[in-house]
Amino acid sequence: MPTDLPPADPTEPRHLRVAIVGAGFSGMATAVALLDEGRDDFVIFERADSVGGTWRDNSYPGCRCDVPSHLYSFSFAPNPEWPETYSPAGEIHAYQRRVAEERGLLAHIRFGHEVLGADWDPDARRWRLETSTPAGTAAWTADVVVGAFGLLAEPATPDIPGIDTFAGKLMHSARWDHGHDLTGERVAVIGTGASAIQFVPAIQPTVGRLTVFQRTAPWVLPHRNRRITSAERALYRRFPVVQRFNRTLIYLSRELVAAGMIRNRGVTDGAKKLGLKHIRDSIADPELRRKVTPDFEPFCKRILLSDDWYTALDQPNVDLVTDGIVEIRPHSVVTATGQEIEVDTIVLGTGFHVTDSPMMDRFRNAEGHSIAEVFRKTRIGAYQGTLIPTFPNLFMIPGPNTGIGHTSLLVMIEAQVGWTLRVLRALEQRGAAAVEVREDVHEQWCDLMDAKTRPTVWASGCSSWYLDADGRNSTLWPGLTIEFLARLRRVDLSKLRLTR
Ligand code: N01
Repeated sequence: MPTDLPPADPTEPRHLRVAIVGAGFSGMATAVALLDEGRDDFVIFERADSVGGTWRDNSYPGCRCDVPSHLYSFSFAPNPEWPETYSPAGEIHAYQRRVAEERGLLAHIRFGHEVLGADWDPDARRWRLETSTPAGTAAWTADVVVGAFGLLAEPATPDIPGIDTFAGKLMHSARWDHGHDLTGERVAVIGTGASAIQFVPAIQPTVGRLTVFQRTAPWVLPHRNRRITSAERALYRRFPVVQRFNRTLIYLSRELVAAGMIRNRGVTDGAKKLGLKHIRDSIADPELRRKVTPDFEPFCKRILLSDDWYTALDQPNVDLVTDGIVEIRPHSVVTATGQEIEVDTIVLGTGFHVTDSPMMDRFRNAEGHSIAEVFRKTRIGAYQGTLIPTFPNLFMIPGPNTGIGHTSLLVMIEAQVGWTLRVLRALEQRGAAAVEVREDVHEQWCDLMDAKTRPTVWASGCSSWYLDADGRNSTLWPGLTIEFLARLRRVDLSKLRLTR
């Protein structure tokens, strides 16, 4: 991966007005908004050597966004050149790099700087941060921190006995080793989520034998991706309003679907029919059809889109194993029925640490408690999806309950960025040094999230990464994004505690 910037200047100031942690979509959106306001007293700490977050990390074969590109891009940086309606990861990463360059973000990014710890200093009313640097470590202070480290940034490795003893190649989908040649190999894939259904069809023709271990059969619907013609691209270039109109149409149609997902059985029943037809159309073998038929409500887990997942599973060099894995040995995977399957490579499509990201242990409040500890005592949540109680001047973007299944996460991110900047302006107008959410407001917010989740399909009984260890939805916004945007349009200072 090319490096965007030389190492940081060791003589630069170590106190920042704003420190942004992460140069993915959220960090970039925050930085652009700050620059648009004429503020350049901020730094973005990025542990990797390029912008992009999840779209930099997920380079596995077949990786592609399942939200249309006209919507899955910044509202302030439309891209008339998208080659396909649903873009591959490489195109999205190239777009991010272009925006970073064109918007002057690169001068603000410190690559190779991972935030190792962040402590709130109540006397100085500022954050004390420690980062790695290409040469060692460095200490910084910042009045405000924007935690833009992402919901899907930390790959999860399953806790399967013996996994550490595996002597072949073991890799996670988000850490794909492109130097490793899978040609002719015996490959095991663990997981059948959004990532696996994309890379399995991509690697199936080259591997020797492919064994896919499925714990839960997902709902998979046909994909509607198509190439965008050069005439369409010329139209978007010439008349940007046409692309904006398209974006609005996509946004509104997805909100309509979400309205159905949340309350209307007709939409879930329709998706069920479509999903079952997709299985019948793609797979002839009745036993395989049975194995891939989901046993939970569509939309309870994220709906997946693919035209080649089922046909890949139906190929002669592929086995779908639904028995649980009990052990991994140096050269094999052992199932609950005692079957031992010899493999050369294991690919983990097992998702991410979402509510238990290691970053939750690195931020500490005035009492020395981490976010994870505070969440254990209260509930996982953040007022307006952004402010965590007892963590002043820390804005999480995206934060708890801002994840989204039906539309573009960028819609949520941009709303949070706008709200964060409004709070900062209010802070400065009042001469306040710190802002935090009141504890009772946090409780009310969590009650609201629980109440809004209760009647939805996400609480219909499946297990998903939307739910935390307590079975609560602390990840997904349990409603229409239009409502979230309306809530974040203004700052209600009565909900916040300002300190001079
Ligand atoms: O991860 P997942 P992902 N033993 O958590 C299984 C986004 N995304 O990386 O369902 C055996 O969805 C687990 O089984 P189960 C998108 O938001 C977007 O695929 O828990 N199996 C499941 O099958 C997505 O939702 C795009 O029973 C184990 C799988 O691993 C999110 O990323 C593309 C296991 C994990 O599925 C995460 O997707 C890719 C174990 N111990 C990703 N542990 C697009 O835009 C877990 N599993 C298209």
